[in-house]
Amino acid sequence: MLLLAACLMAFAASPRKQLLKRLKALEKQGVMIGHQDDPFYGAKWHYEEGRSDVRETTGSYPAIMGFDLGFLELDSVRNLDGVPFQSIRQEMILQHQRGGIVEISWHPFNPVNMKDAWTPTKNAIHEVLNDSRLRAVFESWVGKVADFISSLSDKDGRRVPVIFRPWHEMCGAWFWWGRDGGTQDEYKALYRLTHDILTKQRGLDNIVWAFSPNGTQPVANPYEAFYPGDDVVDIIGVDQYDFSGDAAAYTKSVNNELSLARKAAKRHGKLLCFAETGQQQLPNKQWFTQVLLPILKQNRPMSYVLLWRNAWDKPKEYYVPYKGAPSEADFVKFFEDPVTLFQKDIAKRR
Ligand code: BMA
Repeated sequence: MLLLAACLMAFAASPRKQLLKRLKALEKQGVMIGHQDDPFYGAKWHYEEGRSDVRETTGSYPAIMGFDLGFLELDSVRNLDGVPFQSIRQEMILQHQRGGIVEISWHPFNPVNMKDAWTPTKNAIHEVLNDSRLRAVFESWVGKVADFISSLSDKDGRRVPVIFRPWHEMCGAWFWWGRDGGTQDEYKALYRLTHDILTKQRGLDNIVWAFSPNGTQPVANPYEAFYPGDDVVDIIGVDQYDFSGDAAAYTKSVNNELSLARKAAKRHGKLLCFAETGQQQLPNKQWFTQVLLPILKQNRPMSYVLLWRNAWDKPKEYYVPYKGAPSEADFVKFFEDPVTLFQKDIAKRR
């Protein structure tokens, strides 16, 4: 029996391959809707088990839940936004068990100055790759991410598949891995080293890899210029927010970015996503049906869109309607549109 089980395991597709297959099937059905830190806090509450702004307005959890591993590298009990890693692990497993999908970002400290991700130093990537002491620190940090991801297993002991999206928004200069951190080849080497540690050295077979520049400023086509390689990327996307509230300008810019990202995705045989977006505080009460939905429809097939967090302690950082919010009715209409997929829609298609 044991031998039979071992043989079956050996022939079974890896969690990564199963997730990729599922993503390819789901993009034919619609665009999955994601929300960062959905189960931990909302615009008006924090740390109340079972709550979710998305579920309280639509009746379903988001199809994708985004989580961040920042501060894991410091052996902190809580992540950079105060969420205990123990809860992050639990909620990732729960999301998987209810048929939803887990996405992970990581904003680690700058190894050069030991300050946060948003305190860059010139040539940080170059130094991390070439200074043996810094490289060892960096590799040990990626090792902690490997430990965390390998600790995610479901009730049958199978590893939970995850989408991992490291080193995002590299065209900007705000992160230490951004455009002032090194050359484009050094950026690619950083991404590839991360992939190498998690997959080759640590043997993790449950990661689907996402790559998301923040748009064509000032690099003409970052989807190609920073692209780390076909063997290390599965999904190509873009991070773009509606900060100005100018719907026409946002739509034009996002459509332009997504069409470039789609070209790259097609050329390399990858999936497309809208990796981060949202309108802060939703001054436009119909933002979801009037602004975001047309973008999703125009850019299909697209795997998913991830809306950023409803930070209970930072009122500015509010991206998804809560129960009773002025934009709640519009969000419900968005939910009801056949193109948008939430956890309930995708749970049927595991
Ligand atoms: C940023 C902001 C910060 C947060 C960080 C990581 O965009 O939301 O408040 O700490 O993401 O989640």
